Amino acid sequence: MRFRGIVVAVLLLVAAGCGADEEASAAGDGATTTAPGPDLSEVEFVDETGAEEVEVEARDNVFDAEYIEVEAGTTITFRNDGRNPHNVLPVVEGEVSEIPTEAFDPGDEATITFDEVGDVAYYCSLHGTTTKGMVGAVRVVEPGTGS
Ligand SMILES: [Cu+2]
Repeated sequence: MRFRGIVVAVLLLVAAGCGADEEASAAGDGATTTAPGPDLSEVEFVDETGAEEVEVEARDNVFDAEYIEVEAGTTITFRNDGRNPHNVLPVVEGEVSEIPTEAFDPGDEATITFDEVGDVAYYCSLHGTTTKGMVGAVRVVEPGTGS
């Protein structure tokens, strides 16, 4: 239930931020708006740095937690707790390994290791696009520098 409040807050922030983004694009700076995937500028990441086991649930049709922060080298277990098949695809193809639909039926678990520092956005192509719907992101930080 705690996450529902965060999601609502994020949606409000995204809505409020639209005007500013358009102005930035029009001004041609382009530096902050070109990353593929969902807009992560106003997102609150759940801090999982230092956790021994990190899990993300895929439900119908949302990832929970949608946005998490981990240390480089962390292996995240994705578990399908929904009643439908899902998949986990990096927005930037090849950035991390993917979990195909065939390997992610209800009850299935699969892992992805995040070795490179940076933001990795992912989505389920059955219930989302690279920017909307069933999307999530992992913020990967240097070990020992978590927020
Ligand atoms: Cu899905």
